[in-house]
Amino acid sequence: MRLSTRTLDQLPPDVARPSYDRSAVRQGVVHLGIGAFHRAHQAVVFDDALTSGDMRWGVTGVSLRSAGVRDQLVPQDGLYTVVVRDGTAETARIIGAVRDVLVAPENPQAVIAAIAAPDTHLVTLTITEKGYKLDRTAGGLLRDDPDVAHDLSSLDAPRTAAGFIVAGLAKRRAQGLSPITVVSCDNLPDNGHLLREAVLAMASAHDTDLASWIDQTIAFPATMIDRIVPATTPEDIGALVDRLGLEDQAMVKAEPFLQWVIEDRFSGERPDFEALGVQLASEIAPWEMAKLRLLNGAHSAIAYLGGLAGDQFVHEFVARDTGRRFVEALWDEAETTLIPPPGLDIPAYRAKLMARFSNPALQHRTRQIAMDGSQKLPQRLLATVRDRRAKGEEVDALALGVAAWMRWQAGKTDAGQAFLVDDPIADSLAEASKGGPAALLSVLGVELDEKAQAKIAEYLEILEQEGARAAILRVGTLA
Ligand code: NAI
Ligand code: CS2
Repeated sequence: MRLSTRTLDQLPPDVARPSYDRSAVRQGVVHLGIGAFHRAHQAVVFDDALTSGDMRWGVTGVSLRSAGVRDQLVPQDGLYTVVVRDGTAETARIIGAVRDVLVAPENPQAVIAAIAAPDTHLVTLTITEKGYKLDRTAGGLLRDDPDVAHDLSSLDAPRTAAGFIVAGLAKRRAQGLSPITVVSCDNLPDNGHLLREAVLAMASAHDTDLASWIDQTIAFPATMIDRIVPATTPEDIGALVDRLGLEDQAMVKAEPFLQWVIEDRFSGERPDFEALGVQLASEIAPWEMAKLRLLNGAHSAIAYLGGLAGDQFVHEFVARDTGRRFVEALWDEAETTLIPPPGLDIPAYRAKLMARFSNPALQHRTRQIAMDGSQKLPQRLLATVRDRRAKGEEVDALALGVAAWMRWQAGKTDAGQAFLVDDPIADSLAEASKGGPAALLSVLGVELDEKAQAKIAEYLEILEQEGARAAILRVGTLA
């Protein structure tokens, strides 16, 4: 028996569920990219808004690619469980905010209509870094991408996020509807700005008046979003059946921690974010730098070093003293490049991060974090290296983190086990690997000074000859 409106009453009493009338919910949010993260983060905040009695914040989820999440959620009337795991403690809460899920390739017009609906006030996105289709070396849109090229020539049936947003905004403008706010929730530096550039580039290709209207009317606030939400496994779904007495194919699992900081710039109605625990800030850069460089920088380094050494999960890496010391060394280096966010105690933040990484119940796979490294390394590790070198500071643990990503491109663990490098530009990376660190960096459009490159090259050699566990022990010992 599946979780659904009809079976909600059968849940055990300790499972929290919507206390509001779901039939009275209006769909104020269109979310592009309804993966695990949205369901465990923004949708929970919108569910809290509905619980508080503000019925404007139901979500229309959109999948830009496959029908998987729709097929999981629609038979459950959009209901799903967020399982929060903290060591041995576990809570389950049913979220009711998602009212509908659209599959864009099946019905692109329905997505445009949702963005252009009078009730819509926010478009939010979690489409992964690569979904923005940005040319990170030359700037602007990836014009060679077939979907981008398609949308640049016609928006009748868009394929990209930027294409849908432009088509939806054009319709709102033509119908004289209120402006809306577009919020990127992906782990990109200055995500609001990058999305805005992508949307403006797409709009300019079709209608310069529309582009200037978007430029002047629509806010694209930057955000820092944080909650560790590992991909759901069949075992997670199986274990939840025992807990609920019902099957939930759309469940997500997460840690207790949840943070959302949004740049205080909106061009339409918004929930009372402050009352919902969401921070509004005039400047996001300090927050996103701290998160990208400390949390995500360490995550990527752990993913490659741990992955090479045979750690399946993040908590295994930090369970070892040597792993923890490496992460602390990386944070010592990264910390000098931050602009401390107002009110954030960095030592306390670091201690909390280490505790979060150590949560064994999350089962956060190093392989999942290792995915799409070309889209992640620049903001997580390479910008940090560049900023330290610009101040004349040495890099050590950071250089090992970068070298581990380079070593990863060989597609083989230290024990000789082969794996597929999961990256949208895996072919170019494999080719560039033959040319060593400088060639790999140039594929990412990143330049580092000779000293940093030499340290990365030295660690790459150690990784090749001695493996990741031995390389970690060298941090702090090289000349
Ligand atoms: P997921 O794999 O569950 O969902 C990814 C979503 O992105 C899916 O809807 C998928 O269709 C879409 N997508 C993937 N490639 C795309 C492409 N080329 N074009 C358009 N859409 C594409 O992943 P999850 O966990 O939901 O994470 C998504 C993003 O959310 C991450 O990449 C990150 O930027 C952000 N995020 C995730 C966190 C997490 O812990 N899972 C925490 C903080 C941010
Ligand atoms: C992770 C992030 O998959 C990854 O690359 O580093 O998704 C991480 O879990 C989140 O940013 C935490 O907020």
